[in-house]
Amino acid sequence: MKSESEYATVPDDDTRRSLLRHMLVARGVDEEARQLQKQGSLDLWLSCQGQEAAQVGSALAVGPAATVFPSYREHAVALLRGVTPAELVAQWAGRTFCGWDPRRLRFFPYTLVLAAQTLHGVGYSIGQRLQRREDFVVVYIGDGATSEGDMSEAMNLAAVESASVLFVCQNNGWAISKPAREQMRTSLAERARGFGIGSVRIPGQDPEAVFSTCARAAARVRAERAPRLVEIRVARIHGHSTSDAQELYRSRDDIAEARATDPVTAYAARLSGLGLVDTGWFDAVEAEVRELRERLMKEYA
Ligand SMILES: Cc1ncc(C[n+]2csc(CCOP(=O)(O)OP(=O)(O)O)c2C)c(N)n1
Ligand SMILES: [Mg+2]
Repeated sequence: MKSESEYATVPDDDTRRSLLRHMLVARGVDEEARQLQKQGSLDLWLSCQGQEAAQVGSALAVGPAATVFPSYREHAVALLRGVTPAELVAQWAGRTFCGWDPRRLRFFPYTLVLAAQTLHGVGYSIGQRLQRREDFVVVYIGDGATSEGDMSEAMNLAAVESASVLFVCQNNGWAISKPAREQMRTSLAERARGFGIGSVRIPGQDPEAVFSTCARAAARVRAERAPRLVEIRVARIHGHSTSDAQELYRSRDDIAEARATDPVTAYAARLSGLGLVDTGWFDAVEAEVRELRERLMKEYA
């Protein structure tokens, strides 16, 4: 078995620019969807703002061959996998159950039944291996959904069957209005170890740290043919959904801190300070985002 350091992966400069570009695209599309919901064009929207570093870092790290089983807030992952903005919001406008082709993109439909995707993902991976096909699966889950029995079953089954599954938990501290500290006495990373799954718990503001951790975890899942779990601590900037007034249950300081630690602005400033991106680069990405937003608005408004 290889040592931990042999799995080390650091993003090169092109990857760093790619991380930032995907984060900016996700932020722009998410904001446009929020606006479309406000004006009544979408029925509901669950913003991923504040969670972009965790989503983009992990999605870029696992690579296109992975089959992804998302929850319902993984918009940055969806866009990175090739879902178009119009396909992404179609479900939230009540037009379809799933706006994209899950097989082609290896990105399964959003799952609103909490934690159901964990068993779907583990079962899919086991089935793929039996047919000698690519069995590497990534399952996304929120902190609150880990309270569901399905998550315990999925972790146990994955461990017992040595399934090639990487569980990625975005712990944003809330299950709607229920704080994570009232849902668990230990971290999810500790809980995973109790099932025999190797795990780590990391902060989710720095996309490079997320990328490195997830790339290493993915390489180990593939090489050792055993599940792993990465718990990423993130800060949700907006309410649970557009129907949720988080000011009613969340302190002003907590919301202000989530805004102050915004991973998108922090990473943009960092790469700019390092000279890896310049005004021309920002202008080009901004134009790309504007075009995506305008096209989305025209199709849905
Ligand atoms: C089985 C089930 N029970 C309850 C709900 C209602 N519900 C929707 S989202 C949610 C909170 C989930 O929190 P978390 O897993 O932390 O994800 P987040 O929304 O924070 O990304 C709840 C209780 C549901 N969708 N499915
Ligand atoms: Mg949560």
